[in-house]
Amino acid sequence: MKQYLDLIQTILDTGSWQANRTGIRTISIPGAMMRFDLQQDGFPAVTTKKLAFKSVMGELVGFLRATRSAADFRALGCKVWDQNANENADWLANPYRMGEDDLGPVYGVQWRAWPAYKLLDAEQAPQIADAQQRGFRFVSAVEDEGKQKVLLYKAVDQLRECLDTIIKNPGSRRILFHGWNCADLDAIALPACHLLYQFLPNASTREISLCLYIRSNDVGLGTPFNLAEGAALLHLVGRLTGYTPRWFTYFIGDAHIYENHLGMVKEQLARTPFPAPRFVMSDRIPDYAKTGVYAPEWLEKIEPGDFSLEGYEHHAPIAAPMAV
Ligand code: DHF
Ligand code: TMP
Repeated sequence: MKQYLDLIQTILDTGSWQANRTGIRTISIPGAMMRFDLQQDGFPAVTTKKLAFKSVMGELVGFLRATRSAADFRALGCKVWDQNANENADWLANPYRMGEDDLGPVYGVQWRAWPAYKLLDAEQAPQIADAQQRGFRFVSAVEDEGKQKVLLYKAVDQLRECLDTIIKNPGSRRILFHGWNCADLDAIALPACHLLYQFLPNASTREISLCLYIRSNDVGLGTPFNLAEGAALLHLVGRLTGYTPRWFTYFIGDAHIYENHLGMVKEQLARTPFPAPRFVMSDRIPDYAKTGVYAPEWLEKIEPGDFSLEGYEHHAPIAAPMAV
């Protein structure tokens, strides 16, 4: 994972120090990119410290199941959400927090059940009929600014719609899902960091690629998780739609290293990376390319143990505190 070490070096060489909400300063650069060829380069797992692979896969499975509770992430083997759920003073005082362990409508809720509303003019019967045909259900008749309106609601499964489009219309350049729901920013523990996922299938090469945009990335702790998650998701989507995972392009807005992670990242720069491991998915996940059976329900059925790494050689773990 030379690219990860290069990113660390670039931040240390060219970054500037800045204060932020956590009280722990960061050195940061505005904009960074890494690009992995999953066929040639293997799986992007950091090797200069031990990646908590089971925890990463637990987090991904939690997202796929629209989890909003740190307790549900823990049940999947992932403890990384405990502090954001239960230790941030602003969140603890937020009226939207639904008790112990709640995170609000974070990532998975937006991926699988984005809350969508339409407020339509009651006279526009064709619009109302069209919305209902698309799965919006009638909530109520309301008067809004002196006009008769109809309020409709639908929970949009953005990820499922991406899979459907990969199958039906792979030439589309609109196959993406978004985690940044501005209407929910006041009601969540942490606004989405990894927030835009665009899939790029190619029907002639039968390869699929992913562009991921992360607005703010903690390069010491967050980046290794986010790299492994994005690559694993691309492998899974490829399996369920019959495409070979190829390019994984990873864009960062604010790429930063926390002051109390400097020892960890410098230690990593002093270590020599090992060759990348191979990512293995359980045979029980149906391969669309082999069976021709489209089974998107596996997005929910998948378990963390369905994912593993083969030949993962790594240096010793390095523990570091997370800025809350
Ligand atoms: N806040 C901050 N400041 N940085 C983050 O990276 C971050 N990530 C969140 C939530 N809030 C955040 C969710 N993802 C760890 C990894 C990912 C993550 C949160 C925390 C972490 O502490 N990793 C440790 C231990 C992993 C384990 O044993 O499960 C590591 O060494 O990788
Ligand atoms: P922010 O909302 O002030 O940007 O703080 C979020 C912090 O969490 C920031 O350091 C980025 C980090 N983060 C990641 O790097 N990856 C993640 O997946 C998550 C959830 C957070």
